[in-house]
Amino acid sequence: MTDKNELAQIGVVGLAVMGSNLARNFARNGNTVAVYNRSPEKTHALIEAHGEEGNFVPSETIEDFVASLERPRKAIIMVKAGKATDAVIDQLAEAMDEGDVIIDGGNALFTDTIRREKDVAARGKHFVGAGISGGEEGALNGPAIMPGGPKESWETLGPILESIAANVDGTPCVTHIGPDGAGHFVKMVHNGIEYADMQVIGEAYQLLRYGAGMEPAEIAEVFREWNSGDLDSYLIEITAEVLAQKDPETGAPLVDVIMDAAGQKGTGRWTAINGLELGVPITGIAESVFARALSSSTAQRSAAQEGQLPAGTIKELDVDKSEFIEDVRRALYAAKLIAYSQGFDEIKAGSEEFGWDVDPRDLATIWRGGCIIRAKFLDRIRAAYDKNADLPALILDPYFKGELEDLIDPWRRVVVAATQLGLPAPVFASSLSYYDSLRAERLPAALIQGQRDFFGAHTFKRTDKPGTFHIEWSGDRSLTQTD
Ligand code: NBP
Repeated sequence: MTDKNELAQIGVVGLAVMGSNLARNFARNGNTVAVYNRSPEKTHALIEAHGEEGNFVPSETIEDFVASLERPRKAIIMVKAGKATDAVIDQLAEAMDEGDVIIDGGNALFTDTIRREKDVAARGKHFVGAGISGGEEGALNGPAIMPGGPKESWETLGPILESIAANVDGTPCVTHIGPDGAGHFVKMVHNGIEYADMQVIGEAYQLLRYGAGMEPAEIAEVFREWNSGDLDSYLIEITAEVLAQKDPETGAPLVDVIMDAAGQKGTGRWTAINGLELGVPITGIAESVFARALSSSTAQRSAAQEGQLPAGTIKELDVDKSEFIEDVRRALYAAKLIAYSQGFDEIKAGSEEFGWDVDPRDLATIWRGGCIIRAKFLDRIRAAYDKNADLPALILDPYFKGELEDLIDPWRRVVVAATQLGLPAPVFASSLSYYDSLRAERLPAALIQGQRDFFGAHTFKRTDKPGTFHIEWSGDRSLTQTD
């Protein structure tokens, strides 16, 4: 139903896949929704195909669109991230009044959101950068939403977003995350964790396929079974579906006809870059980004495959297949746990750096539904932060420490097996190194500090007394205290 005279509670600008699905979600949930797209064809198409799903108020100009909104006006931008978003923000800020709220629901880089929030606030309007997860399906049926921006805008925006978000046990998968860029920051890290989660699933598949010699359909059954236990999650569920799928053209397993070159849209890379900038070791996420980059290095890979690189001695799998499957399950669980623990570390560091005061419990709550990394496991993460919101690391929670007791030996065996089989398992292996580094009483960083002092007089701290020291390396090698 469309009514040009009715004022809308919310508006959506940008009616490609995400925007039109989000607009339909608003309308289906009882909101009158104003819709506008730069080229009017998309607006017409939406109304024609779905106008009966609820109350839509279509406009062909941004001025009419703004005039069709009830005050304080609230408009969500769902256009291509980058310059297009800036252009639409400018048009809306121009046409709107003081106190109106502009929401960017695209995948913006959080530093852009910080900048935009400042600019829009200077023009007397509110700006909310909201991370929206769940893809097209989530936008239509209930995404997880991570809005940042000023707390006041949450007062008016909250109930509308709650009406369309996914819902788990009566709790909507949306909450105010923190000021300015906080929402887009946590969405970025969510996507980074998603990269790592997908990669560890991929590594498990690779080991079962080429280590244990299993067929995709058989592995699909293994993933189905895993989905009823600790690993119960959307990503494990869809992995079973993909592995069971046959290519409609050839009848071969679909996974065998898909090119093994994975793309990366940017958020995973941003998470890795930000981890480096903040000095947070998000090794699982970074390795996942590198693994995708390596998969797409087709020229190098084909040169290396032509027998150019020695493989060394490759061993056959020498353990019982069912034992190996269970070991791989546990290694997958362990590496996934590390990825989440590292992701939450990055969020904590970002929150401190930018003064956002992000509560990790909120994220473990809203990520339980709607988003790509939704998993049963998030209930455990929520319980961990409920017990201690200042956990030094997620893996130090008593429940997860207990889990790691059961996971550590299988995890080590799988990394050894992958090495002997000559199969890549970059996140399984690097996560184990990270874990052993955290546990280690002494790290080679002592030697590195010695090297740095040798070539650059960078000085070092001592274990036995306070102060900063230097050795006169090119002189008499005496010790001097520099402060
Ligand atoms: P796209 O990212 O493909 O963007 C297309 C939309 O942007 C169209 O409505 C287009 O209008 C509009 N647009 C462009 Br391009 N330049 C514009 C400009 N200068 N002024 C006004 N409008 C402009 O759409 P999408 O895939 O629906 O994604 C929307 C946002 O949601 C993106 O930021 C994306 O990163 C994010 N996101 C997407 C997903 C997903 O699964 N696809 C998931 C989560 C978040 P036109 O019709 O006139 O060309």
